[in-house]
Amino acid sequence: IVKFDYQDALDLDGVLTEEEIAVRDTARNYSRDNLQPRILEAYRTENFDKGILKEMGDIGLLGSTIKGYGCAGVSSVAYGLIAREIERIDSGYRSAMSVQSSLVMHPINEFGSEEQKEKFLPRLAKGELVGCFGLTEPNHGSDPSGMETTAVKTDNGGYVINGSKTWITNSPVADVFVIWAKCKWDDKIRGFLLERGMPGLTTPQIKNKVALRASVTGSIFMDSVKVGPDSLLPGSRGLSSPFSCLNNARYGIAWGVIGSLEYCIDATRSYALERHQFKRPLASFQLVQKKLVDAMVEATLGLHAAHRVGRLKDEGKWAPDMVSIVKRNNCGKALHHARALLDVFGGNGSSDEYGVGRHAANLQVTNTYEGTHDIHALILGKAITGIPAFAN
Ligand code: TGC
Ligand code: FAD
Repeated sequence: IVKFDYQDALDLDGVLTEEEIAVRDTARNYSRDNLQPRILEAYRTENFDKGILKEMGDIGLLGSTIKGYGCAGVSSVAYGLIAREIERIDSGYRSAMSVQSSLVMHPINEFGSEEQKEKFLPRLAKGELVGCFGLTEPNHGSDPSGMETTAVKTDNGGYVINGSKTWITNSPVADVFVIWAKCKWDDKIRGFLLERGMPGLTTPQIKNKVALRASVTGSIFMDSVKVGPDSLLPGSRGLSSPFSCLNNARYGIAWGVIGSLEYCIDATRSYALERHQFKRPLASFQLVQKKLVDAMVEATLGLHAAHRVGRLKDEGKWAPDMVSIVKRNNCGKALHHARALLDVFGGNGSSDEYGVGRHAANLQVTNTYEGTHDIHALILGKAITGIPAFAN
C-alpha cells in the first residue's frame, strides 16, 4: 500500500518514461516561472506577447513531436504533458503552442515540399516565426466542407486566393498563414502557405473577447492574393488534410484542459482550507468536499484516457474517433467541474485574483473550438451507428 496523492491519484508518473518526465518538468518549471507571473495582466489587457513563443522555442516546446528540422522529436504523450503544464496557467497560452505545433508545423511537415520544410520549420520551431491556421469562415464553422475561399491557377503556375477566415488564433501577429481553400480546377480543398506582407492580405484583430483573452484572435481577409507555385502544400488534398492537423491539436487539448482543471482543484483546495464560515474551514463541509472529489476523479480519469490515446497514437493503433472521445469528454468535464469549484469562492469567485473564473471562461472556448462538444458527439454517433447526423 502506498500513500495516496490526490495530484497523481492513479500514478500517471508510473507509466511515463524518464524522457517524458523530464519534458514535463521542463514545461512545468517554465510555465510556473515565466507564464504564471504574466497571466493576470495579459488577461486584463487582452495582450499576447509574441516573445512567449520564442521562449517556448528555446526550450524545445514547439513542434515537439516532429523529427528533424530543429524539433525535439518526443512522444505524443510528452506533447500532451507539455499542453497540460502550459494550460495549467491558461488555455490561451496553450492555444498559442498548439496552433504553432499541430496546426502550422504539422501540415508543413506532413504535406510540404522539402524546400518548404527547410524554409519554415526550423524558424517556427524556434518561435522566430509565428504561424496560424485558417479553416473557419464567417459562414462555415462546423461545416468546413462548404468553405467559400477559393484558389485559381494563374498563367505563370501560381495561384490567386480569395476569401475570408474568422476566429483565427494568432492571425493578427502571424508571419505565416496555413490557408485552406477550395481549388477551382477540381473542387478539392488544399492548403496554401501565405506570408505577411503579401498584397491583399489583411488580419484585423477581434477585440473584447469574454474568454481566452491572453490569446490573440482575428480574421484573415484575402482579396486576390497572388502567390507563387511554391505556396501550395503539394501533399494536401481533400478535407482529410486539415482534419489530420485537427486530430493532433484536439488530442493536445484533451490533455491541456485537464491541466486547467488541476489548477482549479489546487486553488479551490487551498481556499477552502483557509476560509472559515460557521467557525469551520469550508473544506470541512461535505458539499465542498464532494465538489473537490468529483473534480479530482474526473481529472484523473481524463488524464489516463488521454495517456492511453497518446500511447495508441505512437504505436499507430489509433482512430480519430478515439481523439473525439477524449477531446469531448475532457473539455466538457473540465468546464463542468471548474464552474462547480468556482462556487466555493463565493463572492471572491468574482475577483480575477483567484484564476478559477478565468479558467472556467476559457474552458467554454475549448468546448467550442476544434469541433464543438456536440459536433464530437455526432462524430461518435456516426462511429456507433454508421449514420452521419450532421449531414444529408
Ligand atoms: P466527412 O464527409 O465526414 O469527411 C470528409 C473527409 O475527411 C475525412 N475525415 C478525416 N480524416 C482525418 N481525420 C479526421 N478526424 C477526419 N474526419 C473526416 C473523411 O474520411 C473524408 O475523407 P474522403 O477522403 O472520403 O473525402 O466530412 P463532413 O464535411 O461531413 O464533416 C463533418 C464533421 C462535423 C465531422 C467535420 O466537418 C468537423 O469535424 N467539423 C468541426 C470543424 C472543426 O473542428 N473546426 C476546427 C477549426 S480549427 C480551430 O478551431 C483551431 S482552435 C486552435 C486553438 O486556439 O487552440
Ligand atoms: P457553428 O458551426 O455556427 O455552430 C453553432 C452551434 O450550432 C454549436 O453549438 C454547434 O454545436 C451547433 N451545430 C452546428 N452544426 C450542427 C449540427 N449539424 N447538429 C447539431 N448542432 C450543430 N478556427 C480556425 O480555423 N483556426 C483557429 O485558429 C481558430 N481559433 C479559434 C479561437 C477562438 C477563441 C474561437 C472562439 C474559435 C476559433 N476557431 C478557429 C473557430 C472554431 O473552430 C469554430 O468557432 C468552431 O468550429 C465552431 O464553428 P462556429 O463558431 O461557426 O459555430
